[in-house]
Formats: sequence, C-alpha cells, structure tokens
Amino acid sequence: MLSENEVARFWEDGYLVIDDVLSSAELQRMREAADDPAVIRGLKDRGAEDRCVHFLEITAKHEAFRDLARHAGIVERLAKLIGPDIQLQHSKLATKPPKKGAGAFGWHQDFAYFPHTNTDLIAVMVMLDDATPENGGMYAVKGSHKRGLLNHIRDGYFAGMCMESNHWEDHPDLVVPLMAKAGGISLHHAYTLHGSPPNRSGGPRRGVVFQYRADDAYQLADHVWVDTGFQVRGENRGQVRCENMKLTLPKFRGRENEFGQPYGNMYRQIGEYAMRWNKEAVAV
Ligand SMILES: O=C(O)CCC(=O)C(=O)O
Repeated sequence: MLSENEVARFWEDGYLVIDDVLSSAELQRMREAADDPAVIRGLKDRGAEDRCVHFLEITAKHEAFRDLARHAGIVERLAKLIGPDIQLQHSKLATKPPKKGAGAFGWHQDFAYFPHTNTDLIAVMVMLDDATPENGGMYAVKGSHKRGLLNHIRDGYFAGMCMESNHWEDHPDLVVPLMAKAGGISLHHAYTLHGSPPNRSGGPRRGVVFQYRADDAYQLADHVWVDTGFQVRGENRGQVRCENMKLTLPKFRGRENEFGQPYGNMYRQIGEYAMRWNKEAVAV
C-alpha cells in the first residue's frame, strides 16, 4: 500500500500526505459519527463552539472511529514504516470551529509529550473536511525528525511547544503544508516539528488524529488513555526495544498522578477499554 518511493520519502522528509484513503461511503460514516448527538454533546461540553478542541479517546465515543483506527488503508501503510505489530497510543477528534481565528497550535514534536523507549511512533490525521491554509490545516518542518528531541521545557515544566524557534524561523523554505483532502490522511513522525494556524475560513476543520506506536515502544511519560495500547495490527509480543537516547520527561504542572509524580500514569501502558478490546481479539 506504500510504494518503496513513499517509504523512502517518509524517512527523508518526516511526513507524507495521501488522498483518497477512505471511500466516499466510509467518509460519510465518519462524518455521521462526528455528528452523532453524543459526540456533539462531548464537543460542546469542552467548548468546541468557540475554540479548538481535541476530543480525546474518540475511539471509545463511537464505534466508527474504533473501526477507523484499524482501517487497512492506514495500518497496512504503517506496517511498511514501523513493522507489523502496531498499537494505538491515543486518539482524538481535532476540531477547529467555524468561528474565525480559533485554534492555533505552536510548533512541537509529539514525542516530547509522551516519550517512549524508541521513536517508532507515527501520527495519522484523517481529514473529515479538506485541510486548507485558511481553515487551520497543519504544516511541518521538512526533515526535522532527524534533529532529535528538541527542547519543550520552560521554567522547569513542559511548555507544550518547542522552545527552539530557529528550527523554523531560520528555515522558512523547509516549512511545508500537510493538507490532505477530506477522506485523505497525513502521516508524520513523532519527531517531526509541526503546528497549525487558526481557522480563518468561516467553515469547520475536523480531523481524526491517531497516534500509533510500534508494539515494542514502551511509554515513559504522560497518560494512558482508555484506548492506549489498542492492538490495531499484529500482536503484542511483550518485547521492548530501546534506542540509545537521553530524554527529559515532560513534567506536567498540576497534573501529578496518584503517587504524586508529575510524569503521568504510563506505568500501566494499556488502557481500560483497549484491554477489553484486545481480549476480544479484534486485531487484524
Ligand atoms: O489540530 C491541529 O491542527 C494540530 C494537531 C496537532 O498538532 C497534534 O495533535 O499534535
């Protein structure tokens, strides 16, 4: 499903954009799921009418999104990049409301939020609306995944964005759009610097984001969500692969776990629902 050329481009550039991954019937099903009253209520409760909302654990909110996480057009492509055994790390519906000017994201590397023992993590955004520069589509810094983990710490705490602006300000020629059409996907490596401008279009921008990890990447910080560890392809082999790297764990201000540690609850690795779903042997 990914040509050798696409595989090489991904490892060279740190991203890919692929249109027409979903059929029109599948796209319609995802749009209906996004319009499901329970999903709309969840978004509303989180203030999505006025601001950008990342509605996490979205695979647990509607079965269509759980099916999408295991869509062959996604996981078969990923298998060419991070191997046959793949888990979900988190899922979300990423909305930017029609209200003009809502929802900018600063430049960041996903790995800074949830470091693992190796870097075989890839985010996939499945567009429910065409991503455009006007509606807050994502941009990436080409090749930035080769720069290792950059500093995301301010005043001793995790800042949620990269503190080294020279990586994009000095290289505007490397800033590239990751704009897929509705039904298409973008993929980016967990070290790829990316961000997005506010939505100025007057229309919605909805995308489903899945963060995937190789089965042998063991989480070192941040949350275990209910769908973390959902085996979307292959098997859980109980093996951990460690890359030689020194990491600063993200210290979340005011978000200590039950042991008073500010690094999340990752010691469990597998979320409550994923545990159940994996037992149902739903993996491909
Ligand atoms: O929703 C967006 O435009 C940005 C999403 C993003 O950067 C992320 O999920 O890491």
